[in-house]
Amino acid sequence: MNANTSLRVIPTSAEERIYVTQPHLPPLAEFLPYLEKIWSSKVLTNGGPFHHQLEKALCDYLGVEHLALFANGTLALVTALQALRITGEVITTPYSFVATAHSLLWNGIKPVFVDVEPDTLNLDPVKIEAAITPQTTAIMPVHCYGHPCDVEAIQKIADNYNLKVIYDAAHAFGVQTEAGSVLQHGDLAILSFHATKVFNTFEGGAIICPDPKTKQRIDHLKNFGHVDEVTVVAPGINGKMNEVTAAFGLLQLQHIDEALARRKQIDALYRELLHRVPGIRCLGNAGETVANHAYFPILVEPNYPISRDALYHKFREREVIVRRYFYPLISDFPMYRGLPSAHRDNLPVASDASARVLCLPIYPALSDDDIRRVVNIITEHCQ
Ligand code: T4K
Repeated sequence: MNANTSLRVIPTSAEERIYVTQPHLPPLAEFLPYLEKIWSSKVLTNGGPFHHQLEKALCDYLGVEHLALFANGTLALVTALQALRITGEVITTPYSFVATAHSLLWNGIKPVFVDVEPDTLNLDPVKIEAAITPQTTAIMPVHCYGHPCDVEAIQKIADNYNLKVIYDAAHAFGVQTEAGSVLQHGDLAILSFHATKVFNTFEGGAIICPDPKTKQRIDHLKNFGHVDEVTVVAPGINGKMNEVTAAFGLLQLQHIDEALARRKQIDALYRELLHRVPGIRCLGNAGETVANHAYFPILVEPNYPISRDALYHKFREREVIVRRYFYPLISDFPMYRGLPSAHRDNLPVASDASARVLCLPIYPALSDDDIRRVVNIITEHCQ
């Protein structure tokens, strides 16, 4: 190790903490005119003008036909299952954030975990068929890290077995393939606009749906099932996005392209600096023509000198707060681990990835020097 390298890696009190992500926020002054409008109209929620404008603006930006806004991605997932009247068993991935499977339990549905495939860590279509039973009604895959699932193979299985497909597309804002927006696939797809997401509205979410009739049902479901003052057609929930949040979304949309462009540069610099580091595998893209660089996952392979967890702790010692998305697997949490499909032998690829993954910091305000600081922590063990 030369003198320069050691200087760079010694932790100092001057080193600022770097988190796995940091929300992209527009200049506060730009938000004030929106707030003034809300203060003057006194329309705070229940489908006001900003809500309406954001739905339209997001459809245009994302290249989708119909979209229903939600207070967060989890309520969008729970409601999507209600909207399609899903019951029984649903095939899903263990390699995701807990909200994916929790949305099934909240609907009294049994999750059936199927392993992921090693390149994308998305649900492996080859393994889905063996998990289908007479109780199976749907498949809920996740476009993990914003990398598209094998949507054609999944749809083929769904068509053969008459199953619905609901994509948890929480990570996939703005992602496109040659066929257009990845959000168009499946019967429904849900987005999250949480603070940690590429496009954030503090909290927020949406369901992308194929036709006005389905959107109308979803709109009823997110508003207690109310159709009008005296008519309630379903036991709906309160999933509405409020006007402050919707206004913020409209402002965020004006800045999203610059945020995505910076993410792309960060992704490229990480790849350039890491591609020759033995024992570190960067997850590639999965055929998207437009990526969103929502996460930067690396897999710490057996030939890297220290374990994933040792590296994770080294990062923390240096004030770099990387995250192990997704460890533990959902199937390892107490409410799932008793299910036959949760057994590790059924999920070898997901188990292995979960034990090796680290998500490195990626967000628009991350500087090139920050990236070098992160990479140096990885490379110092290789010398
Ligand atoms: N499906 C999938 C596949 C998902 O990944 C998620 C959410 C959902 C569904 C559900 O969507 P939502 O209902 O959340 O809309 C985070 C998020 O809370 C969660 O939204 C996200 N996935 C999950 C992958 O990550 P944590 O526990 O890692 O968050 P937290 O608070 O530790 O934040 C991570 C870092 O971000 C912090 O270290 C610093 C930074 N941060 C975070 C927040 C909240 C900020 O700088 N400011 C903030 O306000 O779960």
